[in-house]
Amino acid sequence: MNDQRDIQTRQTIVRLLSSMASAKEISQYLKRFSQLDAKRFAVVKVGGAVLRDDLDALTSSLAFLQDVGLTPIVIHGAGPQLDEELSAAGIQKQTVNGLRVTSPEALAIVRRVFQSQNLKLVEALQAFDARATSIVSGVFESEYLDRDTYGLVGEVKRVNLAPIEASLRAGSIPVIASLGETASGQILNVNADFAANELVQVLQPYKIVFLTGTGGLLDDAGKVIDSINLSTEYEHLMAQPWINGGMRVKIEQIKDLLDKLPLTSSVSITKPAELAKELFTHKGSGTLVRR
Ligand code: X2W
Repeated sequence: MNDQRDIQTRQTIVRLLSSMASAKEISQYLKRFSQLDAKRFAVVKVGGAVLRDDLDALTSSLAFLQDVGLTPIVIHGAGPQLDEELSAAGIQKQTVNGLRVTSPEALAIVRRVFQSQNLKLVEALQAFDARATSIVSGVFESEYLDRDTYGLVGEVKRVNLAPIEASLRAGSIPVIASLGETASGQILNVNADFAANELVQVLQPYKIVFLTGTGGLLDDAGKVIDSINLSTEYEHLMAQPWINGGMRVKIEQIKDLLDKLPLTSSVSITKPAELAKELFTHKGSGTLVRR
């Protein structure tokens, strides 16, 4: 461990201990997570906006987990970066049901942007002295979702865990881009929330965390909602006029995901700086979504 990292890690631990919870509480969680098979600890989905706006906090939070012997599985998107690069190339944005219609011309840019965003995170982690493995292909075996409507967009049919397991065996954080490929090798653009959902269904991890720019689901006053119980609140929530398009899709997807998982599962939506608080304290952080 280099000196700078050593100091940063210690500062993080001190901050954790003093501001959030008792050492006893933190060690309880640490012990519980350490006893899990590496595959079952946590899937952390990172939105493209987080890679753009909050890379430092993301990197230090993930590196901190590795410092305490835990290896999260990271899956990321690149939505805002794709918007920017496609627009710079003169390709107009078109979405259907929240999914980007992807032409062959757009796909070339999608691949390049996913690769560069993936490397950006991996390199940031490595610069922080953390071990991380770039995985941009070979995980999501996909088929065309509906070629006439969406073009080169995939839906995941099978998750190949081999590259992830190899990374975990080496104690290295798998950093996975949400690109899919067909049996004949055609690369497809897969929505990162969809890809994360598929990964979670296969792995059934103890913790499912979505890191977003907002740090949770927001109420009508823009304040983070502490918790949502979908069994009693879903209809009411979806009927609210202030639930915007992006949030609506997110809630629907989380409901869909939780419906497929054991009843005790939950999803946390938070921001990078509060990841440790979410994982190691009873109170947690951001929004906890239960079924
Ligand atoms: C998404 C993939 C990126 C993504 C897209 O092209 O924007 C489809 O819509 P975020 O940052 O997690 O939203 N793919 C098919 O999901 O990124």
